[in-house]
Amino acid sequence: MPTISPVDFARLILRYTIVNTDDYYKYIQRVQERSRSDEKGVSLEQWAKFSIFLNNLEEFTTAVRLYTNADIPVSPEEFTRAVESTIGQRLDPVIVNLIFRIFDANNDGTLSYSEFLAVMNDRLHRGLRGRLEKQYTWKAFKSCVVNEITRF
Ligand SMILES: [Ca+2]
Repeated sequence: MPTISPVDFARLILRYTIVNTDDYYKYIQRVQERSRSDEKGVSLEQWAKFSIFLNNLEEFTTAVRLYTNADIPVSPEEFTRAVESTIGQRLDPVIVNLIFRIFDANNDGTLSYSEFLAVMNDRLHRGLRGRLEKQYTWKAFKSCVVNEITRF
């Protein structure tokens, strides 16, 4: 089963954010610094479940509204619970860990609104779901896997 590296996973997610070119490299660098080279990659199955979450970002925003209104950052456990209440599925702890590795800018182990939801592309909060669903799964994932394979 082909997998993608933490950095490739970050590249995929960052496509769905409003992070600009200068900041983009900071995010990638952060993931590189926080990842081990021998780490197990992300499988298509894990990515597919994560795309369901991305497609339901609006509902997720509602689920964490109590936190965001009070400006309380969420822990990985709270994040996992909020995702579960949104899509009815539990994200793999590996994926949650990766999300925090990418977006926890101040490295305090929690995600604030400004670290995560504020940088997610607000097109995700509106329509375009049919189109995005296709991009999220095979095409984006496979192009990353192909890049990874052709590198060697
Ligand atoms: Ca943080």
